Amino acid sequence: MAQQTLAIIKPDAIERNLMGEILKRIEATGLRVRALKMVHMDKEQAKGFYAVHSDKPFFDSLTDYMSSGPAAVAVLEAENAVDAYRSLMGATKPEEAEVGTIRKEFALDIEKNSVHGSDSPENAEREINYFFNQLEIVN
Ligand code: IDP
Ligand code: MG
Repeated sequence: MAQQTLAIIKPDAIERNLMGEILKRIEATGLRVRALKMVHMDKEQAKGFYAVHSDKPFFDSLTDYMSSGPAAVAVLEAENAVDAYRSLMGATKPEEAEVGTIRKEFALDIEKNSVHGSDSPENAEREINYFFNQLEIVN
């Protein structure tokens, strides 16, 4: 059965009008968009989404940034969606990201790194449910 993952086009990328460019790369990789919407998270919603990082030194700055402007959230589907999208994104630190990845090309720094992708099928399920109900996801 096809796998799903949660993607976020983060505020730095939306601000620079990169949504279409990033969605183009997602589609070109063969990932199917099953849900898509704009969100402007408040601080509490950003903290809830990134709760796994609540003890990290960058948590306050990260959640300020993620609530600083609109983002696009999407459910992507493919055979191997989690790993396929992580590969397309590139490493968290843009300077470590491979050539041709979204973060290599567009990330501003380690925090404002343009995109989010779930890191496991279990986290993908939690993250998809954080933003979408079943009626918003097409088959
Ligand atoms: P990931 O997005 O590649 O899965 P995570 O380690 O899960 O990376 O971190 C979540 C997000 O937190 C990153 O995408 C980035 O925006 C931010 N972040 C991670 N490490 C740092 C850091 O050392 N300083 C500032 N922000 C960070
Ligand atoms: Mg992560």
